[in-house]
Amino acid sequence: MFDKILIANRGEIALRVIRAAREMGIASVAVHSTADTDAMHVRMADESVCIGPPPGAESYLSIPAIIAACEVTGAQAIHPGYGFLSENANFVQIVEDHGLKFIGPTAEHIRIMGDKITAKDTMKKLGVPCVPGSDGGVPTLDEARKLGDEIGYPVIIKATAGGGGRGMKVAASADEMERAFLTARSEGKSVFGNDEVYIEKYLTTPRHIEIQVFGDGKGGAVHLGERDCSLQRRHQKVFEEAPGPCITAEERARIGKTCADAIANINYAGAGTIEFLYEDGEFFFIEMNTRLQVEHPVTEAIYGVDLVHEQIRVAEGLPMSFTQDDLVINGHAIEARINAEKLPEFAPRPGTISQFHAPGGLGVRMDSALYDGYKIPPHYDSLIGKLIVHGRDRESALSRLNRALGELIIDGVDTTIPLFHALLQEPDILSGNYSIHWLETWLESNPLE
Ligand code: MV4
Repeated sequence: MFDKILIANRGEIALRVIRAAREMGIASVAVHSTADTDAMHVRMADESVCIGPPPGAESYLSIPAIIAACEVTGAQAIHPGYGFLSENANFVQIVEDHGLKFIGPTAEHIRIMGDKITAKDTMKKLGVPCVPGSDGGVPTLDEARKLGDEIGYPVIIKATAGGGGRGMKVAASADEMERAFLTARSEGKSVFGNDEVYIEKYLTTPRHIEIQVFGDGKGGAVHLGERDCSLQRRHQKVFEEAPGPCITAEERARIGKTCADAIANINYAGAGTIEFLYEDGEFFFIEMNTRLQVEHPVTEAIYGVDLVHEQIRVAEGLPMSFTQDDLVINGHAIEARINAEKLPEFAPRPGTISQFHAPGGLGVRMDSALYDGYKIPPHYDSLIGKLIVHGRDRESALSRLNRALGELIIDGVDTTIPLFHALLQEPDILSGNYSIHWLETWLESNPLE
């Protein structure tokens, strides 16, 4: 059992992990850059270590500094949060070489899922339904053209090392293939240092449905249903909900079991998310994330579990504290991501928080590292809070979100809060009728202040 863990992250997710550790009787070590000396995660942790200057590359991404912080504090394990080093297989290897425990999957699993062609090939062999497309990489334009004709246009060309929507190009017809293929390849090369690409049928109006899975690393695994994360702008999620408004209990049980069996088969350890595009009642695997996700609280709300607690248990070699049969959905949850951004451009706006008041009451959770007088540094992500509401059904969760947004006060900086007030007036949002393109289309005709 761990006595002390180090959290290699900042902001709300660092608080999230410190809270779980404290409830388990485990001491926490915060690390921070010189820009974060006054950050809430530093205050809330039992100990803290300054690991470098403000840029992430010199602090939260500095592997030697983080390993050294473990050594000086005696922390036995590292929780990576999300982003930063959370999906860095090389980091996991180094952590283990130093006799420390990484709270997450193995370096091998992270490496497999980090290469999109290998991930898809692995999932396909494990019986997970995938988007129709090339069998592995497509090395030449000639082969790309041949495949385009076989699969049928539109197709999408994706860089195997891609992510966050980079290195991805749609070819609507055969005459667009050359440009799409060459652009995806050169973007893969320049952004990720890997020019290998693959081809898929392009789904025009899917929803983004992701399945939360959890493995014990010893062949045991469960699923915790889906989240609908279709509401996004430029590959940044804005609003997530669970369960998915269009997914039936039968569909959930079926795709959930497929995913749980797949990760059980490879002895996957800890939290994972299997991403699908969902169109016309069918699931198509696209990617797997080998970390705890930003939106995990909506799953926690409806299943009544603490996913970070489970991550720590599994890292300690303990079994998960629930079985698949224990996991029963209760109600509906929605998360609104609050960013320090100016609308309508979503331009990052760091600054000083003159007043912060978190909403409360039944079914309301606010995960945020803000406090009165806090200065948001300009060096990091603009996410400053997550408002998660839970109700007995979707309608009551939506009313609760509206009520909680009304109580939330964040003064001193521009935020994305007005977007949520506007979205809650939209019939498509109220009915759950939206695809991955809904928000960007809506923003074109709804100029926000
Ligand atoms: C697709 C697709 C349509 N068809 N693949 C975008 C990021 C990466 N994770 C996968 N992405 C997509 N892959 C096929 N075969 C459409 C997208 C996509 C998307 C996916 C999920 C959430 C938002 C999106 C926004 C634009 C495009």
